[in-house]
Amino acid sequence: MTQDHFSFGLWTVGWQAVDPFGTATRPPMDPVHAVHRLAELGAWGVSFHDDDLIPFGSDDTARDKHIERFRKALAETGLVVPMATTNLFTHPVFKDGGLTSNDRSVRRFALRKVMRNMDLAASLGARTYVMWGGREGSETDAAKDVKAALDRYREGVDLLAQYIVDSGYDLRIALEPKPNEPRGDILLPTIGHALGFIAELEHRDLVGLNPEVGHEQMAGLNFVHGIGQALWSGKLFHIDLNGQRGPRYDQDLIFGHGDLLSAFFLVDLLENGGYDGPRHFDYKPLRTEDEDGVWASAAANMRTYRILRERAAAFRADPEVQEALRVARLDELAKPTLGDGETLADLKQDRTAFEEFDPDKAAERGAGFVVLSQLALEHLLGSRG
Ligand SMILES: [Mn+2]
Repeated sequence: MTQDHFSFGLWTVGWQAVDPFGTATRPPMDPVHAVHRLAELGAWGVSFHDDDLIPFGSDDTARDKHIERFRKALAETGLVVPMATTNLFTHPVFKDGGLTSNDRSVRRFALRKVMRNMDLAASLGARTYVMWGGREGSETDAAKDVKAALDRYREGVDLLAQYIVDSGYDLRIALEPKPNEPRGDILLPTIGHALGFIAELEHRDLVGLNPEVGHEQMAGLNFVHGIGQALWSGKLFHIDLNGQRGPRYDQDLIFGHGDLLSAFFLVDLLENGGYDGPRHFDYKPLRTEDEDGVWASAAANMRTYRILRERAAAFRADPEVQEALRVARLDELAKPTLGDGETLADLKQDRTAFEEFDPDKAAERGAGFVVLSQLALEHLLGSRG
């Protein structure tokens, strides 16, 4: 049996629980300690922002020391680094963004900061480089020319993809959409916006998505549909699993602790839809918890995923479900609308398609979706064995 590819950001378990209204409720966590505890809990990988590992402004000697300690912890535990990313949001210099700041010198600094951490990511064996543009946006439409900002965003992402190519790195870029927070409005707010942006890139083959459950749900969108489209486009490079309870601030709850039914269908899709990347948790342990609560929450993410995977497998294997899927015509949806070799001219000649088709009679047929939906709910609740 291969190990589950569960991974966690250093910034998740290491979150000190500073929020806009309150100071930290937990002390800083040493990344080395986080790596050891995550490994003990059965995690497979750990991800990081440059500044999670190496405090902003560290000199080269200090930087090397931080990296060396981290490498040693990875070697001791066997944890891998599947993904890394850059912090282009905490330092005040990024208050108007990194790659799309109106200030050109900030954009040049941001490129250098990303390139530097890409070097480290590649040396640690990461395969995905996430770019969450949390500060790429505005609070007032007067202050951001969106077309110019997207030109700069495209320039930045294409330059960084070129850097990957020139350096011979085995890395792909994954953009992470989010509608708002910390900026009033963020560029590339949803999976759909990001897919449209990627299509305009020179290096579009190297760039995909890292969608986050809560980010789409903050916009009131259906995350399972978003992931379905990302998979359909061949762009699901990575995923951030967590929980969110509808359109409000970014909650980053434990996976499954928000919209549980959506989490069930998400796991069903990930397990059966052709995604083989990391199951990466990007959540925040509740601010109320001490360190024991941090590790309880990390374990809860993995346990919830495993339970949902079991439930989804039982759902798929249930003969009643298979029959309900057939009644609901899921197999028919998978069939092309025209027959093999059939042309539009043939369709025009097919009287059963139009002249002899009875739309009123076809409209009378129930779709059978309620029975199917209830079967899913009962499997999720564990009431069908
Ligand atoms: Mn989030």
